[in-house]
Amino acid sequence: MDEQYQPKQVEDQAQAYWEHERSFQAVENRAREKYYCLAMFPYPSGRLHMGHVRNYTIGDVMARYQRMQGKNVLQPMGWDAFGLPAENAAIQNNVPPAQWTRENIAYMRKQLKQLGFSYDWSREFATCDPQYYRWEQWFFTRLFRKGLVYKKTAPVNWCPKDTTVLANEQVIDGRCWRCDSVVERREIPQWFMKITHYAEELLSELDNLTGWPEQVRTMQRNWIGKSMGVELAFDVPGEDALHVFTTRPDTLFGVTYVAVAAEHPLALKAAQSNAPLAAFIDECRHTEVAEAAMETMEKKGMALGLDAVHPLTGENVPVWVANFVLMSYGTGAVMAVPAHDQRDFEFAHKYALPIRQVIAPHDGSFVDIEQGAFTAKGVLQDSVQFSGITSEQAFEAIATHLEHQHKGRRQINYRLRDWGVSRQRYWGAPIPIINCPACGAVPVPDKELPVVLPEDVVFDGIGSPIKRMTSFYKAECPHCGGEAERETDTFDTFMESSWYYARFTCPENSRVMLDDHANYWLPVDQYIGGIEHAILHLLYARFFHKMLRDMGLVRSDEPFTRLLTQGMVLKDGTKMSKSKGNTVDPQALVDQYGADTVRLFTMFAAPPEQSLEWSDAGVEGAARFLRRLWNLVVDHVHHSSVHELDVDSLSAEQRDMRRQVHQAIVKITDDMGRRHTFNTAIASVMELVNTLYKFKDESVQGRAVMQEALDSITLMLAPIVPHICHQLWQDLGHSEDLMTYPWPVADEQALVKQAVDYVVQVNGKVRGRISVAADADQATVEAAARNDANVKKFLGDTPIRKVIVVPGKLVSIVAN
Ligand code: ANZ
Ligand code: ZN
Repeated sequence: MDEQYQPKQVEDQAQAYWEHERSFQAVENRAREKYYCLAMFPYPSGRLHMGHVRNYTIGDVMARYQRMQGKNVLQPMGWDAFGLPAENAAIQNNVPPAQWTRENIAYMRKQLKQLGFSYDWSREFATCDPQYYRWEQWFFTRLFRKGLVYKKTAPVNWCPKDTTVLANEQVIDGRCWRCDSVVERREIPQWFMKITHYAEELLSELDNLTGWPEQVRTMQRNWIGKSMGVELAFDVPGEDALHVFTTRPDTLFGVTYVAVAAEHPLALKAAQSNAPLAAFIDECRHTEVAEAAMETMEKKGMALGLDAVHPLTGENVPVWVANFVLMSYGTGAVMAVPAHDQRDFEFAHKYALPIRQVIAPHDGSFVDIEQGAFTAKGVLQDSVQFSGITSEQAFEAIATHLEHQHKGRRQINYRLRDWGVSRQRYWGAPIPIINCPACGAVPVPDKELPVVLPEDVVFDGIGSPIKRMTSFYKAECPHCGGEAERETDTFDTFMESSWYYARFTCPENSRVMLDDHANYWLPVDQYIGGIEHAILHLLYARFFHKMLRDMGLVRSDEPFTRLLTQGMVLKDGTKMSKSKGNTVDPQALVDQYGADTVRLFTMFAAPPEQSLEWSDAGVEGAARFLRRLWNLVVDHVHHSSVHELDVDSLSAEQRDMRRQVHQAIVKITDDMGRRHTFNTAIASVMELVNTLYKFKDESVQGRAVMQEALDSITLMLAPIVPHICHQLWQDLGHSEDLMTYPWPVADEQALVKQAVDYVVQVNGKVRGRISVAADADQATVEAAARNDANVKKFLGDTPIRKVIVVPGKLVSIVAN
């Protein structure tokens, strides 16, 4: 064994060994419990950043820990390889996106290997591999047949000078990033996936995902946004009836106007003969606002010059167009109740529309309705036969009444919208559709899949090269054989990341998308990634999984049983990021200190869910600890051989030392397996190492205790710093590979406290504390008390009259 800890040498050897032994190759085994551990795969941006290192270290620690617990572990790795950055880099560096991406993958793969992550590299793939995306294309054609995908027009950002669609990131202050022209909105046909078809299941299944952080479940619930309400009709003489969606039918008698969205057919029709109205509608459509801004933005509107008839009172109420009504939600129209809805209130105030209170607080207190809307539920008033009942009762009574009158029905709405998957970009998976002038959109037949994206292209950034490439888009209609054109849009890259976890179970299968391996490994037992993916990625993956299930490709309902969202990596209190220029390059750290130090620091600095504050001193400390551990083992193994531990012949100190080792095993096991607080697990190991430094016992049994302690420490640190442990394990005299050893289990016997503490009083005052063997007799306890240095000092020469021993507690000495 080397006197000095040399990380580079230790790590190279361990990695070469694992590779040679194929230590991490996952093989199915029905006799063993499986454990599929997955950390969100990276975008191949060029080099790893600290966020990656943290994410993948957490995953690796969990995978290695579970392996030692006897689980059959799968931990794969791959590349989320399509996306806009490759296009930008291609323009900047004049290399095709494919080449840039593959070069980055090669470099980052080397980095991951240097960090010693226990991946089954035989399963690696990149989502830009045609053998991967062909199955996504295949699946899309099946969804097309099932009616789960459809085409409709939707707006995009359009640069009139470059005549190209821009991604949101390419629009800077409303202008094109390249040519600075003012960006326009254009409606073009795009493909959508019917995620709304699964809205209810995506929502209700969240209740069963008890292994997910509550915060993420709440975010998904809000995103899906289920509302129970009533859809009801207001007649508009001479026009189609106006349907509105309300969650508060109890306020129906407080309606003083109805409001429609700018794009609502009724508004568009009225605008045909009303120029100022047409101008207003045009203005609304161009000021596209985020939904969050709806609450705070200035409410604006205009009367349509039409009246609607209240379905229950028969009263006329005016119809307005209002900028706070969204066309994409409910029916695109609302019944406005200014007394009980704040937006309606502000609007009514501005345009002097009447405000009528119909809900009173439960306690009968007065509300000044001129000051603001009273939005709480309460008791109905001025609502004819419904007056006097509660809002909850009125919801049911009015809904039923409207249903009997055929004027409305109960309705559930979701905020969730269908997923637009068309991108007018180059670097993505081609959408497998052929557009025929006669037959419309026709899916590409299986035998023509994959539709391969041409990779050898000149990419200048003005539009996608395949949109100009006749060799790509000229096609024959699979249906009628006529001349047709291939779809030149590509998929949103969220498509690829929605099912990669499943493909890792059978990445080599060239005949089917997923085979029975998927049912052995899925669902993923532990998924690890950033909170930034709490909504979209995780929701899309859940949606995909349910579609895969309904297509008979997987059997489980959900893809990820447990989810851990790791915290950010900070430097000086702010997020480490390129744009802030406060990054620390993990490569430089690995070069300087070795992978184990980097892994140890990352896991020691904070529990995984919390943010990690970067500290140079922390890295130094981690390196120092590994040297200390190394030296302790060097010291131990340079002595003569070690004999077997004989627990019955241990001294009190040896027993005590051994007890501390086994207590540490109990605590660290809980920290690692249940609490996932790897930082406190490491702290306990460090404490134990400190204690062992003070345990200078060269006796045969002393050395045996030390050996057991060092063995346990090596095993328990193996998931965190696997390379050094691989070496120490051999140095500690084990011929078998550390990878084949199970996690240590505490010896219950060792945990029993062998010594008992006594308080010693002299004439009623506490003068000392002693520790004696649990089975010591009365005389031994008494002698130990008298011999305590402090007690001796107080006694001096005073004769002892009486000694009382309270077993296990107290020795009381009376002297005068
Ligand atoms: C009358 C009313 C009275 C309402 C009241 C609320 C309070 P959630 O919970 O998000 O589903 N609404 C309906 N469609 C809309 C649209 N397209 N754009 C903007 N607002 C719309 O909200 C449902 C409520 O939001 C509906 O209930 C409707 O206003 C409004 F005291 O109807 B309510
Ligand atoms: Zn055709």
